[in-house]
Parts: sequence; C-alpha cells; structure tokens
Amino acid sequence: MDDCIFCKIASHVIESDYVYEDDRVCAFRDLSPLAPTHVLVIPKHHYETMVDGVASEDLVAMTHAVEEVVKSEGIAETGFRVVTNGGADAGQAVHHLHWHVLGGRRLTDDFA
Ligand code: DGP
Repeated sequence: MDDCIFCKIASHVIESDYVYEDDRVCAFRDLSPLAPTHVLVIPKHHYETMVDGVASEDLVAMTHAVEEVVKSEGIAETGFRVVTNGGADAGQAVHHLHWHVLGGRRLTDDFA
C-alpha cells in the first residue's frame, strides 16, 4: 500500500520510535500518547481492520508482541489495555490494522 503511513513505518521507509519488531509485526510509540505507555502493534502485512482476513500467524505474532511490550514497559503486572478501532463509528484514523497498547496509569472506562 503505497500511501499507507503504517506500511511505511513497518518497512522502515519512515522511521519511528520502535519498541519491538520481528518478521511479522512491529510495535512503536503513538505520536499522540494518551497514557505513559501508548504503543501501537501492527502487522507488517496490510490489513484494514480485524475483519480483513487476518492470517492466524499474524494474530499470534501480534499477541506475542503485546506480551513483549507490556513486559519491557513494566506494565505487565500493574495493568494494561489493548484496543483496536475498526471503521468510521470507532473513529479509525489510520486504515492499517493496529492495536493500541495502553498503560502506566489508571485507565478510565472511556477509550483510554
Ligand atoms: P486510530 O484512531 O485507532 O486509527 O488511531 C491512530 C493512531 O495512530 C493515533 O493514536 C495516532 C497514531 N498515529 C498516526 N500517525 C502516526 C505516525 O505517523 N506515527 C506514529 N507513531 N503514530 C501515528
């Protein structure tokens, strides 16, 4: 996807503040953090949302990345939240599947 910012970050065409990477996924800090830890976990393959036929290998890799991130950020024990926005009603701004990983403070009942 030539015009997808997250494809460019995944392929290092545009560099970001990466906190985890393997052959299927990468994780990097959100530009506008809503919590002390606000990391985005994305598959390197372009999917728009969770209902875009995501390969099970990519789901496993994303789950593994969440585990690595919450451990390295020191929030595995204190608590964390994983959120994904799919489509207009959810306010999805970037149309490349991403999981927000939030933690480091008491999270409210709202999105963050
Ligand atoms: P969503 O509403 O779920 O599509 O959130 C998209 C998030 O992506 C939003 O929290 C801001 C973040 N974001 C957008 N563009 C960039 C970027 O170029 N770099 C980084 N690190 N984050 C970005």
